[in-house]
Amino acid sequence: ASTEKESTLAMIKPDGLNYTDDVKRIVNDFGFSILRELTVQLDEDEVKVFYSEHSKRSFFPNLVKYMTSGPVFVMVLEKVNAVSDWRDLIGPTDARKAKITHPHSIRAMCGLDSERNCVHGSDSLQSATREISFFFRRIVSTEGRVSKHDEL
Ligand code: DGI
Repeated sequence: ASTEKESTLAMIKPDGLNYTDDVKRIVNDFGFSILRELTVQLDEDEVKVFYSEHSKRSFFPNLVKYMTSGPVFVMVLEKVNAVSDWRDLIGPTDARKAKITHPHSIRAMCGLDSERNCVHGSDSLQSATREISFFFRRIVSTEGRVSKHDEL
């Protein structure tokens, strides 16, 4: 694993907003720095772009409906190994499974099932770069590292 700092995109989905304080406590306890944060109501077109890799899946219309059902809270998190460490903390996609196999994960804490799983984390450095620039267009990031020079 690299010793370079990375940035990843973490998101609390609409059903998870009541857990914002709990999630932020975990973020701090595990040594992430919050570089940026934003609460935003996504529209259908924005969700379709954000989750475009899933556009052909049968659950896509439900995913769009869920992700537009209320505001989301997004954070750019930075630390060494941020991408995979955040993925480990959120746990498996299916929150029902998470409650059994990863009882201390964030999805076990606040998720319901494979769709309403309350949080998101970028799955690779490449996804992190794309997702950070989706929400924070004026941050130019290279290989997951947010360049301080380009912050607003
Ligand atoms: O990276 P993840 O969020 O863990 O999982 P993913 O990239 O495979 O899927 C992205 C989101 O799409 C996931 O957080 C919720 C939704 N999703 C994935 N698989 C299913 C699903 N929704 C439903 N209803 N059913 C699924 O099997």
